[in-house]
Amino acid sequence: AFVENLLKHPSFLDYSYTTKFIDTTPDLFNFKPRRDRATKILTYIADITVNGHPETAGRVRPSAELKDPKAPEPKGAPQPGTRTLLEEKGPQAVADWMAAQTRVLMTDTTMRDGHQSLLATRMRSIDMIKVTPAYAANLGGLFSVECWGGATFDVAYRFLQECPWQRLRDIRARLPNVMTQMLLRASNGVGYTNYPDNVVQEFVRQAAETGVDVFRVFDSLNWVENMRVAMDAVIEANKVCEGTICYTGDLLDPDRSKYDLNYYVGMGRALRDAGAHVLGLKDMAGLLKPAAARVLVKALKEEVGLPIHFHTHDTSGIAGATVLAACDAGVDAVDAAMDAFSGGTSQPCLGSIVEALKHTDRDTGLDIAAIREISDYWGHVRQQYSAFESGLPSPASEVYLHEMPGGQFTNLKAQARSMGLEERWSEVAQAYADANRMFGDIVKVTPSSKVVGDMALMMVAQGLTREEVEDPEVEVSFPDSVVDMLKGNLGQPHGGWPEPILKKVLKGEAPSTERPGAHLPPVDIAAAREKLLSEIKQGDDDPLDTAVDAEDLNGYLMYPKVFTDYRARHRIYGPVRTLPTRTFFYGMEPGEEISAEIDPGKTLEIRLSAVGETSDDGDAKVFFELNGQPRVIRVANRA
Ligand code: BTN
Ligand code: 3PY
Ligand code: ZN
Repeated sequence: AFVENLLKHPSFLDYSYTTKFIDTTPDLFNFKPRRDRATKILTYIADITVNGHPETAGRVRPSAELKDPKAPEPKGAPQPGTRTLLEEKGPQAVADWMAAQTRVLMTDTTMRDGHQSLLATRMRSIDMIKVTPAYAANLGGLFSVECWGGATFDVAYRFLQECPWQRLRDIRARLPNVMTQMLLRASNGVGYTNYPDNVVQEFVRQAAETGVDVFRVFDSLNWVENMRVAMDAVIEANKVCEGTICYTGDLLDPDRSKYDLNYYVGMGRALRDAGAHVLGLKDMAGLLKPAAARVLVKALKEEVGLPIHFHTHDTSGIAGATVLAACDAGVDAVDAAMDAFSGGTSQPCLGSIVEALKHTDRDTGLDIAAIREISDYWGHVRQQYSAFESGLPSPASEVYLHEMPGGQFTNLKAQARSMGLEERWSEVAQAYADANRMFGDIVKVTPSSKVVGDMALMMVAQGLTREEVEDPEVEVSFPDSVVDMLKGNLGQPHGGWPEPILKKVLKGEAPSTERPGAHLPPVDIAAAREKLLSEIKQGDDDPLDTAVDAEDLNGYLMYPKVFTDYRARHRIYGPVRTLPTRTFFYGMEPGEEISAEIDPGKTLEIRLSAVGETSDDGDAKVFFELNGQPRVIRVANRA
């Protein structure tokens, strides 16, 4: 009966519905939930107002004068774009079309790597969804909008108390003409460890169904063997498979010959033979120098024959030069972030690349006024997140020493801070470089970069040098992630693991050299669903709290505890994703009014009247007006 109700529901039939259906459609059920969603949201606001948000405590606070960011108006209807082509002719037609373009195609990374690299991945969906119609109408000539995957998936559940699938669905619904793009860590999915093959396959199927068009697939050790399952699943879903090379080292340095032109060209060919439609070139740390980009892009174009999509980070301050060199050498598409989310550990500046290429044969054709307008919006959005700024204040050539990915930099710095090592950051950077050499000079990108980071922090915290760590006579207790990686559980690096460190870490145990997924038994998906249901059931539940759809199940398969924790909080606080960002992180001031659209057309008007004294039992009363009616919420004062 539930499914029947669902299928007959008018908004299901006409497809107009973009908010998460089961989550938000109580009239599917023939009884009234005990605590309605408005009460739940008021409980959240009351809690944050009284106790503060744990993540913003003690951090820089946005100015009280800051207005709610206002997105630019969409000008006219969205024109046909890359997504139209993909839908009509399929992924090979997209690749052929790319190769036939004279102009440089641009991907905007603001909604994924931009905030992952500058704001610890904390951007909320509402700030993205508001501006998406302006992208569709005013920047329909973009190649793609990177808006999903990487670290955004677990951070959404874990820290932002929102569903990443809903984010994707909401962006998709507002971007009918331009391709969406995600970052997929091949067999590591959007997690930090290898998953069974069928979990990866099911995840890709769902991501394609919910709204991803371009899948950038990479492996953290550049091991093509470990990429096939994910690539095949993308091809099977009829989406664009961007098989990706991660760049590391220094191509033109004769003393660093492990990753030379042959290596990259060989990998490019292997990805082409594995079925990639597009070749991704992912310079996650921003190490590719302009002269090397010229050589590498030219060789890959000539020897591999696929269109090339280049991604870099501006940590060094010269990524713009590298992008322009790649354009000279014939790169087909490049990533950049909207001006306000560019530079530093993020991507180079989109508007300035567009300007630099103007009136050349590689003119992008994008409307620079539309870019400035959208970037202005992002500038206002960014100010709301000042608590999460990492504070890399200037370009840093130190990146060529440590080789940390832009997306890891802020995280590792925060980790170092929490261990009391922030003042010793330059030692952490040196230890990171030493740990890398100890592991044989490996590709460092999630999750291998996290392992190197764990090792580096341990070395600094315990005052261990590389020599001591490698010395068989010195007792070292290695981080679990290091043991796991050397056992072969992330796959095999180019050239294998160095014997001495392997012996010391594994204490003589033989490592696996096969693909980890080959040994992981498939997950029984139906049984996992039952297990999830039993974990979230709490007796006399409201069915709203225990409904599980295919997206939820995929969240749970990737991150069991993160997902069930998210659901437990959702039960208490409701759809807090609809709150303005300032309210989400700082609560409300007396007299302040906000609105939250919890369903299309169903908006809560919320006014905070006053915060009462805390009573002897430790509860504070918070007085609201909800759509003009007085409401009182009691919350424990933990402050
Ligand atoms: C976290 O779990 O640390 C980040 C998410 C914050 C969730 C909010 S904060 C106020 C309320 N009280 C809780 O214990 N969790 C929610
Ligand atoms: C991620 O995997 O999240 C990355 O950004 C890697 O660069
Ligand atoms: Zn990146």
